[in-house]
Amino acid sequence: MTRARFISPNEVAALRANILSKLTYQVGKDPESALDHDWFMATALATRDYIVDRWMSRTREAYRTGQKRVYYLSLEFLIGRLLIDSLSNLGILEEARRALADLGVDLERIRGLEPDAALGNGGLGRLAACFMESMATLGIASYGYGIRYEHGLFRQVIADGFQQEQPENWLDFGNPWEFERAEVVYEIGFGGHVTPYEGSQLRQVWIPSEKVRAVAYDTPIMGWGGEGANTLRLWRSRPLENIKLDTFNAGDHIGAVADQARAESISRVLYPADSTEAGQELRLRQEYFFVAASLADLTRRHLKQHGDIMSLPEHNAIQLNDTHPAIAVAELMRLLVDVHGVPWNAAWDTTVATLSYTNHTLLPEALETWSVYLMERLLPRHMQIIYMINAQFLDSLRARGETDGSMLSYVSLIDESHGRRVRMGNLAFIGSHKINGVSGLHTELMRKTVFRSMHRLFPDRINNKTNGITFRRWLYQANPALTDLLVDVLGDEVQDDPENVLPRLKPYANDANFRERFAQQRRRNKDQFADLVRKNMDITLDPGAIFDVQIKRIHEYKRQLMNLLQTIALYQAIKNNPNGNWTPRVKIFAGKAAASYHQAKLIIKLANDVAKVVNNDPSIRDLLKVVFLPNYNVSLAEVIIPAADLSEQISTAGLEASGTSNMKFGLNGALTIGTMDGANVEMSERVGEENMFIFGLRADEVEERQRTGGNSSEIINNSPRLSAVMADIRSGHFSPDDPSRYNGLLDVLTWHDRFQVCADFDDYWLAQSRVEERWNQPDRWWSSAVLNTAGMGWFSSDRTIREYATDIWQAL
Ligand code: NBX
Ligand code: IMP
Repeated sequence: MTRARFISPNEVAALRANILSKLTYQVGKDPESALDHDWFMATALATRDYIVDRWMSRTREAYRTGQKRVYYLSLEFLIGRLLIDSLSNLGILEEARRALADLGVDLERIRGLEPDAALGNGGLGRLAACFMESMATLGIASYGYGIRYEHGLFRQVIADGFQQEQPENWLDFGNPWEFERAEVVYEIGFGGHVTPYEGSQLRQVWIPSEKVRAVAYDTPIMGWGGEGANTLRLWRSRPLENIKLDTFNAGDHIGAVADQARAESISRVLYPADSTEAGQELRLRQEYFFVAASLADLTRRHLKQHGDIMSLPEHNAIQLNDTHPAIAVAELMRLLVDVHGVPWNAAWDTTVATLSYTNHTLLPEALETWSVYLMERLLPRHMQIIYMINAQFLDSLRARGETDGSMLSYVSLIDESHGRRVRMGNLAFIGSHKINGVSGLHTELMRKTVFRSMHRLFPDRINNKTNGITFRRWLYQANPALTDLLVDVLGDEVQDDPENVLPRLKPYANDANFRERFAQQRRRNKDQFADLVRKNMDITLDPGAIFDVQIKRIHEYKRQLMNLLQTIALYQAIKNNPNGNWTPRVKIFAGKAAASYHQAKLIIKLANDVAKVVNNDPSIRDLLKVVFLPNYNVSLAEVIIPAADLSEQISTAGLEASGTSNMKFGLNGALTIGTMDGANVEMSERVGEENMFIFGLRADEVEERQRTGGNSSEIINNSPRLSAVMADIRSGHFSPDDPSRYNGLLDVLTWHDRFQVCADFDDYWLAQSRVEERWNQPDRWWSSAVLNTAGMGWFSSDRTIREYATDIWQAL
């Protein structure tokens, strides 16, 4: 069913001509010899033409109106593909489909040839991408600033059940969306020494010993409706000079380009670790490199337009995406004090008024710190500035009568307890006028735990901005069948204003005919997904089964392991009673593990080992299937989510800052099985707890249990089901080639169960039984599904961005 929509014949003809012209004059092929990839390039370049006019007029308008600019500094932008996104936001998707068909080309075939721009690890990077699209849609004059990594997140290959990391080469065939700005270049310094500025105490001159160039690459990002557009400006590192000719001429051909290799290593690869600290010098170089280039660029733009550096916060807001760009606090101080000669205190007020910071995690192992020694060597002037900020900060506290030594050492920018380290979270906090968490629970925990003292000292700084997702990508583009259905009953308005219109879907939960249509679109998506799995993995799935999905980075706190234990328990139950009245289920997993994260990689291997045993056991009669899809990325998520019945959001309560895939699943009508964690809490308030399967310890109970240690042996002994599962794994049933493979995982569960897998297991099992019960009453299941979609309007990233713009940026 496709909606009868007016397709402009003129537009189709114009597009067709434009695509042909791009194919001929830019790709250099004629239609007879063009390969699919050539057609993709020609189509992307033709689409880009439509974007550029609007993009330029938006940029000019921002200058003309003098509206406030918002700068989103992020080491990650997990964009995914842009072709369908751009066509759809421009409103010419069907026109493009026709134009290509006239040329004998299938848009569905060529869309898959676009590589994912995977310049991010997971939720944090994807959030930045959703925000860019929402800021464009809302007409906020904004720039995303980041790094143009030559290699994005690694490609995951599963070999014999183990994850292998292979380099990702998204730029190999060229990138049709970007514009290189060879003239937008900044020199970025490292190392060297600092000398006083004549006649001044606080102003200094930094003389770096090493310099690289940062070159800008711009990608336009289109908003919904084709009106708004903004710029993603990514920096590439280049040497000051490409080759030392004298060295080359002296015969040292490698030495002549050594500097080039060193300089270019900065933008070579994305760090693939999430939720753990990278701690490498190259990482700090990346952070400073992109912050320095971005601040140089935005202050240049500001001065060009407004002339006066002191009015920076009036016309600009800078958002720090986690602490990765937190060195911006010191760099902005350096620019103001050393370069522009602003007195220290005025510079500090300007810095704080301009910057704000988003926190995405409370996990202690993810809180970024840098050794003072490294910082002194790489960024000597910044280290001085940090010391100075710290001294003034601590003095001001003492002057306020805050003399508790342990409190002062806790909020200090320098951690003295682990061999002097700079705490980037504290630096970002005191350098920002607003600090936000990403869900209600997460923000509350920020106030109570990690930033407890900071919150007492600055009670109006911490605020909440619950995450959101762009419905354009995660509903209209990923799930056209559901979108058509919604438009059919709610009108076109639902696409322009889903926040207000989606709630009108609620009464349809009671409409049997509508529920049937809702179930039908899901069934079609499941059929398509099953085809894909059959083709790529040679596994046959029953589309009538519950598609039970957990797709996200593999991490112990996200508890894929608990899901696998439940999978094994179900397998055992079916085996023990093969003729029971079982509900068919497909367990779908996908996700990458940080290359250095041993336990996470073992969990991937366990998923694959369990899949092998379960899928090949004839006594199970296909009632249970387990699939681990390799190389999870944005594009794979767009295919899986619309086909999911059940969304697994089962992190240990208090540890998932928000989650955003929970929202994507809910919007597409999947039911959530989950803990009271992150944004699940707010989802349950909006779709009703009775339309979700909530289980497990609450955040305060987790905290309580963690204080009493992680020994789970009693829990295991009291749970026959859990004991049987663990015994089965320990026996080597799933790893006959290496029976002790999982002893490490099992020992952690028994003795150091930090993430409460054992404590939550039985309740999780019960919640899964409730899932089956509901599934077997289709009226109730599909009513809940409709209510999930209807209740998700508030989780639009447009709403999130409007809140940032109003409360933090003053930009609307
Ligand atoms: O940010 C994620 C949180 O875990 C999610 O709960 C949240 O929804 C999302 C958006 O707010 N954090 C995340 O993805 N972190 C990273 O990817 C990361 C990357 C590098 C690093 C630390 C964390 N050094
Ligand atoms: P930037 O803002 O200086 O980085 O320039 C980016 C683009 O903005 C330029 O290529 C121009 O198209 C546009 N632009 C720059 N300065 C002005 C201005 O003063 N008025 C209108 N548009 C401008």
